[in-house]
Amino acid sequence: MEALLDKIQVAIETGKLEVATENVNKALEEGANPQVIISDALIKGMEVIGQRFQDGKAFVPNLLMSARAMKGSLEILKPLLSDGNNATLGKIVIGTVKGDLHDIGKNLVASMFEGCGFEVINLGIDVSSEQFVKAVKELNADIVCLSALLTTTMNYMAEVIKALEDAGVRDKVKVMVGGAPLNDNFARQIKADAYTSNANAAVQKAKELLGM
Ligand code: B12
Repeated sequence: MEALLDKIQVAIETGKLEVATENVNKALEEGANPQVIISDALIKGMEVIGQRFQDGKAFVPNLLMSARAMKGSLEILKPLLSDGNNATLGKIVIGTVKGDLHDIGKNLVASMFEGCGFEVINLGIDVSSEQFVKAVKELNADIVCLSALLTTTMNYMAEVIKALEDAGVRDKVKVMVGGAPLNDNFARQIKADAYTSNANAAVQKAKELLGM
């Protein structure tokens, strides 16, 4: 099983969709736990390519290919996760804020949450404050996660928080923010409940926020 998980991780790192999905199916046939495939192969693979990218050893097309391989693999695993596993840790609404089209990191965070047992409603990219408020209200979300990769769009996060206040739901939902240009200081300034710099820490923080 270790060998199969390694193969999947390398397929994610190198952006090979077919190799990844083929080996995910093999691992499932051999009785692997879907959650383990996600945490021990898919997420590890994305972490490796993300680090290579940060070190200047991989480039945007590599990231996109890896994200595609990750997405394809997750499509196989997701239905298996919800089966008989209805008790979730909490409900998380996540989206990239208005004007911003970057979604690789946000999707990574969403997958990590899902893999760790949260129910995730992914609103996608270019999400307006109205859409965030509507989703939080209708779905009765525990946490709303805002992502931004541009210095121009990160300020929109303050507008989303203001809209949650205006709608009277700010005290019912925790707000987490993230994205490369953000930091703790910025999160405090806009009165978010938490900021983390990566997907792993995001899961820990979310559990903390919900008192777990
Ligand atoms: C890939 C990429 C793109 C792709 C996006 C594809 C996609 N589907 O996402 C494309 C090519 C489309 C693109 C377009 C643009 N991009 Co671009 N892009 C990048 C790049 C190279 C990588 C981003 C990425 O995916 N990183 C890998 C992921 C895994 O990391 P991450 O996103 O940071 O996410 C992690 C954490 O931040 C955190 N996180 C993220 N979100 C959240 C949310 C929460 C709640 C939490 C807790 C944590 C969290 O966890 C994630 C996983 O660990 C960055 C460079 C960089 N160093 O960031 C530039 C970058 C962000 N882009 C930039 C620019 C300028 C643009 C464009 C304006 C370019 C142009 N002139 O057209 C457009 C803007 C389009 C738009 N309106 O959004 C600039 C931004 C500069 C600035 N100061 O604002 C950067 C920094 C490049 C640069 N050095 O100039 N881009």
